[in-house]
Amino acid sequence: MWWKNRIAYQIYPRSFQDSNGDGIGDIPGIISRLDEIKELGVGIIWLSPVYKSPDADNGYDISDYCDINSKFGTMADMEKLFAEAAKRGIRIIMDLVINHTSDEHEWFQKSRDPASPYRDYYIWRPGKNGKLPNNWTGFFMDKAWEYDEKSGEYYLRLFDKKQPDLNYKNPKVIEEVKKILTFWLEKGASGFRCDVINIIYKTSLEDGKKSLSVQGIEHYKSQEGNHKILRELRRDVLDKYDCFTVGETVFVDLKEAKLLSDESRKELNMLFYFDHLEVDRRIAQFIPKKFRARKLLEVITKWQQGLEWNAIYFENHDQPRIVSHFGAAEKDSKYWKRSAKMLALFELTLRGTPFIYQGQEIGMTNFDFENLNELNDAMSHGLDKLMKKLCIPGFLRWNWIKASSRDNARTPMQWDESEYAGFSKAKPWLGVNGNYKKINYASQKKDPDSILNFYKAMAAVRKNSDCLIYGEFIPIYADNRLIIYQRRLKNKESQKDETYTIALNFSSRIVKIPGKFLSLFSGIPVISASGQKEFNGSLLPWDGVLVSNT
Ligand code: TEU
Ligand code: CA
Repeated sequence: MWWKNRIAYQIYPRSFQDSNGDGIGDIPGIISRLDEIKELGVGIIWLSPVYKSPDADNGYDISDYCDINSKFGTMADMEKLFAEAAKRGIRIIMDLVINHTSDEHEWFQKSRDPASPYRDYYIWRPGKNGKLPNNWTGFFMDKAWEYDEKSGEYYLRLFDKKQPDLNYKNPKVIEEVKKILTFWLEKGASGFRCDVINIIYKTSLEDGKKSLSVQGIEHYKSQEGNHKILRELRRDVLDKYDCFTVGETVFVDLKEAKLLSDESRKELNMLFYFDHLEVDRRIAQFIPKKFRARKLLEVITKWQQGLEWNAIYFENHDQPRIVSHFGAAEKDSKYWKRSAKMLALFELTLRGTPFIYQGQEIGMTNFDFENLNELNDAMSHGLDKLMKKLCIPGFLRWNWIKASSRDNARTPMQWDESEYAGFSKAKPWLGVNGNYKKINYASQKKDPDSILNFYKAMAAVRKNSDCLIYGEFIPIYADNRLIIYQRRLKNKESQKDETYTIALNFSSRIVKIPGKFLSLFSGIPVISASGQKEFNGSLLPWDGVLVSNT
């Protein structure tokens, strides 16, 4: 299966490469960097939305699914991107955002008229006793309903007020989605990353249980109606093409995830869950708590063993940078580089399809903005408002926003040390991180000891090992700092097992491998984050090693 043995790379077009000097990344910019992506060892690109959009949520609010945002280029540019990627053996998956459209989408504009055949494309309700139709709250820490003067009713919107939710009880909406899928598959797409795909079907609009998080979610998360739609899209469209889907499934637990992605059910091919990135967070991703490596191994093991196939990711356009989150960039910056390599070794020795997010391969860090005005992320602004209401003091609000803001991942890609980091000739739409002279692609390309070259080396190791791609995941040991696990694959012909052992140090101390596991490390390290060639039973600070036991 090509989508199992390739590494994927996520591009957030707005921040990847600007080609025409307007400070916004674009499709010709992506085309100009395909060789760099290829060199990394990548075989799939996930492209965040490039569709026509008023950009209330950076393109996740689509006003025409079959047209390109003029900021990013034209349909001809997009066709060229498919062709140029194909020449390099790279397949592209599109971002499918179908829980909601933009309020500027033609369907919604027509829907505002109660007599229109489009009325039922969205979820309209009158208020209840002069109040909102129910007590739900949305994902941007806000109410979930918006009043429309023209209609005299409220529409449901779980995200921004410019992102009205579609009504999946209406079979016409599902037919429209099939047309969109077909349109892009015919153009050359090889699949879809499906935005918030486990919440599209709203079973009821009853009041939700009181909650500090997303109130009302029990009425629409991973519902039977949702499963049915996924099977229908698979049967009627997706199965006719050589393509795959990866669902973004919010607040998903393992049981739901299995129902959504077990192959026999013919729904999604794999999915993004959030558990592993929340081991040091409370209330989803917002409030920090102490990191413990033991907890991380526990969560990773649960998902690695629990699902038939995993989508593996440590970063995306909604998450802080991994080297700032689990790595040393903020805790002990002298180990920034080694910890980034250790995390690369970690991600690329897990079972599943790995997704690398732009900039991760050079160890880009969280932003260095100093106040809320420098931020663009609607979610950070929503969080600040909510925390203000709860009388949380300013310094705490800012600390939590800094740790969680989606803009951490959205600052422009750092290509070289010229002004604006080689991303653009003009002032970019979002500030460039001040560390771009130290952290950039061009300098790492030349440096054999760089994070970039470590990613390339790891990608090559993985590519040549069925064991690292498909092998069983076996947890061995963990404490507050150290994680040890193995990957094992039975070789059907020789009846011999192929085994690798991996150890990771999440601290600035030297850690000793406990005596009873030392024998697992007697082989020669295939690769280590510190570059150390011999392994003497201790891991250097923030080091990671991969040993072959075969
Ligand atoms: O994200 C879903 C979403 O709600 C995330 O912001 C999520 O709440 C958070 O990461 C949980 O930890 C998707 C897109 O990835 C995001 O960019 C969009 O804003 C959102 O859907 C709406 O389309
Ligand atoms: Ca541009």
